[in-house]
Amino acid sequence: MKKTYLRISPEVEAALAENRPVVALESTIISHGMPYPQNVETALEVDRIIREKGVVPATIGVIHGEIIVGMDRDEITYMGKAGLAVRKLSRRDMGAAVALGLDGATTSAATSIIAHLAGIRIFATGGLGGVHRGAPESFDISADLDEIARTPVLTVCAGPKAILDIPLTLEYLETKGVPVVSYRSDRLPAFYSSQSPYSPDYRLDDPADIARIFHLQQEMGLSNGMLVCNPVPRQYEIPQEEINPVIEQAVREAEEKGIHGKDSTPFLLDRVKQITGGRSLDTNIQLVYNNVRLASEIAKALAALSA
Ligand code: PSU
Ligand code: MN
Repeated sequence: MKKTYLRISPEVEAALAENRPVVALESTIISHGMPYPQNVETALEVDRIIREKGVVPATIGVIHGEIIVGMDRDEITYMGKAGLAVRKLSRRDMGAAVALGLDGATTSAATSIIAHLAGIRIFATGGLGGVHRGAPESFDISADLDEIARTPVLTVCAGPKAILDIPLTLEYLETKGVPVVSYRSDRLPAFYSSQSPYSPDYRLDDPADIARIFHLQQEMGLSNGMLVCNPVPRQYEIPQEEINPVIEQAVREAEEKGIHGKDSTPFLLDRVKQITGGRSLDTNIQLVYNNVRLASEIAKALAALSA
């Protein structure tokens, strides 16, 4: 696939041409990850936070088969209102989405591919996909993991989503050669929780160091990405001991209902939200804001390095 299939907004195009910092954002978190209207409110607030940092946001998604890099307010609102009615697009869907003129929300995997094609080096989301609980039986391993292994984009998230099997996810990332960093923490954060019992490969406290590592990795000609895990601020977290029983219940229900494939993650996030009476959604929203703030700092450091 070539750049000709992309519709890059003039604002994003200009920023990239002038080596100004740009942060890519995905649209599955809008359509499949959160309910309307909080999803649209969150996406628009994310846009505002990034701009306030002097960085250009580039929300990525597909409308009528057109791959958009830098969705505007109306396009973001359309994605959020459509919700589960738009397709969840991953690497496997790229050809079909364009050929068939589909509407689709891009997952972390698809967003990284498109960001890379557009020349954007950093992407922020909520939580990366990973190895699901029960994966030794179900084989459910998110395409996000293989993508971060082969696409040179730095992903900022709040740690692997807590609905996953975190130790297996870390093993997979190790095999695939993806460096896992915790920001200002000795422990790996776990999405809703600021801490987990697991350790990252590196603890880094300075966005400039994170940028230098990724920059050098690219200078060396390595094609893999990098994962930066940013703990949700303490005041918004749900500690592991509180959220784990909820997740276990949601995973059991998904099994009973035979939910699988691309429907798993949206189902689990929604059930956790229902069981916690909406608290997990507040946490999810806050961790996204926190991630885009950090991603903006790293994006500025990356732009400075390639000046
Ligand atoms: N982060 C969130 N909410 C989400 C996602 C990430 O806070 O809904 C989405 C991303 O699009 C990610 C997807 O790629 O969940 C993972 O889906 P799967 O497990 O089917 O690969
Ligand atoms: Mn899956």
